[in-house]
Amino acid sequence: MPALGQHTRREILTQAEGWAAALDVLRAQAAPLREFFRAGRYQAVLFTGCGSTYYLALAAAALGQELSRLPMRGLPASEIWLYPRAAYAAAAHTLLVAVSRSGETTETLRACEAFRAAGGGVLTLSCYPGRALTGLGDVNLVLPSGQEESVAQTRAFTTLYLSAVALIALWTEQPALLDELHRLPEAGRRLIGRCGDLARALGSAPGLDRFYFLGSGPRYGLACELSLKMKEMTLSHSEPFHFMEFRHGPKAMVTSTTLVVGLMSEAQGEYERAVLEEMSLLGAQVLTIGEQEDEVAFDSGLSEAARGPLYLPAGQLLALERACSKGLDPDRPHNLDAVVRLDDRA
Ligand code: F1P
Repeated sequence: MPALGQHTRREILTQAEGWAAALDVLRAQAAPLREFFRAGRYQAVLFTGCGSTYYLALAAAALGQELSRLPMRGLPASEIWLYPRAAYAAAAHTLLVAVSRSGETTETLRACEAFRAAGGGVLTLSCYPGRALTGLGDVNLVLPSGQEESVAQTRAFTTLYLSAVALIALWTEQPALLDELHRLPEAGRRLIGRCGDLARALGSAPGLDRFYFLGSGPRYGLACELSLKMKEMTLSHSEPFHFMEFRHGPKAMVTSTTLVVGLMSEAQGEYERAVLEEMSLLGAQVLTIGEQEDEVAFDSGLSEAARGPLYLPAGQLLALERACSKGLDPDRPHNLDAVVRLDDRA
């Protein structure tokens, strides 16, 4: 009988290698990618995907807008496909960055087709060559190191997210950020090697039955992704919130069986820690993930903009260990398939 979650565990533990390989792909194509964006005279960027890759879109758009003068937004692919007028004001001089591990998700394919038909530019990011998505972009980037056996995305998410951050650094002329990203794989290997014990202890803690992941700015999309991992792998009640939003009602759910996970920033850490202290007084257990002074501390020496992928491994391992302690197999999540294909042209 194979161990529960063996594929998922391997993919989480090896994701830093995926990051290094992805950065090699981006570095090899840096000049044409920079020229593509300049020549397109893009004045706005839309990021899109489904499920995990939609949450990636939220995180990438918030970071990209924070770092540049350009308006950037993250939306589910189904919104761009089915509600275009609500999704964007004009496609001209707007670039759609469509992200998909499989390159086969129907909604993402339809969003690309519809956006191109509306006159927008399209760049695709995926993990498998020769899939439908790789034929729909003006530029199609494939990151094979994000490929996975398991259904719930882990290595794929962080590899694709890091690639999106590298594109943002290229397009918004942030050479220092691009250089920093090359230090992430080593920081990731060190971090992953340190957080196993904590994930096992917390993952097997019997008294927890609800999980809240708090993140703001570029970290909100990452909080959404960790909340999805907890749902997909462990079938537990889990929700993401912007830090300050948690006080405005959701904190009613806090009990002694609650774990609140904070994805900490440096810039606004004071406000974020105040929220966590309040929830601790209400009886919640709290786990902080951040650069320093946190239960899960990166100690990366990297700038806030470069740290994004480091927020994921501890939360991924927490979900994996909780699933295994509940006798669930994260490699085969309840009700889920690795790709959602719609027969939308019936
Ligand atoms: C998108 C997705 C995943 C989700 C599940 C079903 O896949 O929604 O995010 O976790 O695996 O598919 P993709 O378009 O990124 O391949």
